[in-house]
Amino acid sequence: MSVWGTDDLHYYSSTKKINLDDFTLTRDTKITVLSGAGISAESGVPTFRGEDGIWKDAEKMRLATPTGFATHPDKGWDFYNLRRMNMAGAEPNNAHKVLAELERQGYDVVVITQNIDRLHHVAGSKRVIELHGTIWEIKCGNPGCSLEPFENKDVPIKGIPLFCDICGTHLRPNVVFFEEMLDPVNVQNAEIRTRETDLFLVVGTSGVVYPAAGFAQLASASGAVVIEFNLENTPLSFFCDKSVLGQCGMLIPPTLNKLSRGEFVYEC
Ligand code: BV8
Repeated sequence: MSVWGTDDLHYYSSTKKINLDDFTLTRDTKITVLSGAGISAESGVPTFRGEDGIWKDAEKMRLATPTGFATHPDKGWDFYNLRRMNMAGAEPNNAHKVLAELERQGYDVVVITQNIDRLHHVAGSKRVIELHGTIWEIKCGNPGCSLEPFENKDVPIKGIPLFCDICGTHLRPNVVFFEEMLDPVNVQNAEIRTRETDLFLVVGTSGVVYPAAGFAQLASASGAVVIEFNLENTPLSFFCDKSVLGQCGMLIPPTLNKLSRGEFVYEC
């Protein structure tokens, strides 16, 4: 035994990669999807870290923090108005639609999304955990205020910056900024679901934002078959049984059809 007593630890190894031919998707299969900005790319919604990624402008990333937004709510709202305009005309693509169809056909599927565009809901998915909130709701910037978050679909929002009628604090998008805790109910639900998942799909995420990215690792450690859909390998590829590289809207439907041995069919 080594000095650290590590001989008895079962380190993860890449040999865990199972052969997908040995896996059959049935209506008893618990399917969970972790989606990121890449699932909405084919709908025309810009991603964060690609060539023309939103976060390339560090100023914008600073506005997506509590301090940044509170210091410059006017610039913050300019940024989120731009995001609202990007998302307003977007329609769900086949990647969103095939997951909604899976649910409609009675498969046990839950979507854990990092996205704030609600395209999963528009596509018809009902079982969605929005880890990072939604751009289509507004809330008070004062966590102790009694104002409930409320829906606002204006594009753009006028009269910015906005202030709370109850406490006078600036109003902000109902999203989770960097350095902010996620809603513990969402985290707990996502964790419990991930632990009981049989098939975990990691779709369109660079896998760098935590705790969201951690659910792919947890799925692998919990014994799920993990399949990644991305244009390229990511830090999460190590935890995946397979990485399907290409446009997810094109590749998810045939992959699900193959895994279900032809049972699940989605016409693009
Ligand atoms: C937290 C909402 C505890 C807002 C977002 C130092 C200081 C403070 C915190 C940290 C720190 N270091 C680390 C942290 C933790 C931090 C973090 O992870 N930072 C990263 C950047 C290192 N996390 C947090 O702060 C979280 N809270 O930890 O609380 C705490 C409390 C106090 C202090 C410390 C910690 C909160 C994270 C949530 C942040 N909010 N969004 C908004 O959207 O405006 S995150 C933002 O990134 C989006 O939600 C986005 O979804 C998410 C992740 O990005 P992706 O979705 O993966 O998008 P990306 O562009 O990166 O990748 C797209 C992928 O798709 C690419 O791989 C591309 O190849 C692929 N793709 C493109 N097209 C296609 C495709 N794939 C397939 N088909 C295609 N067609």
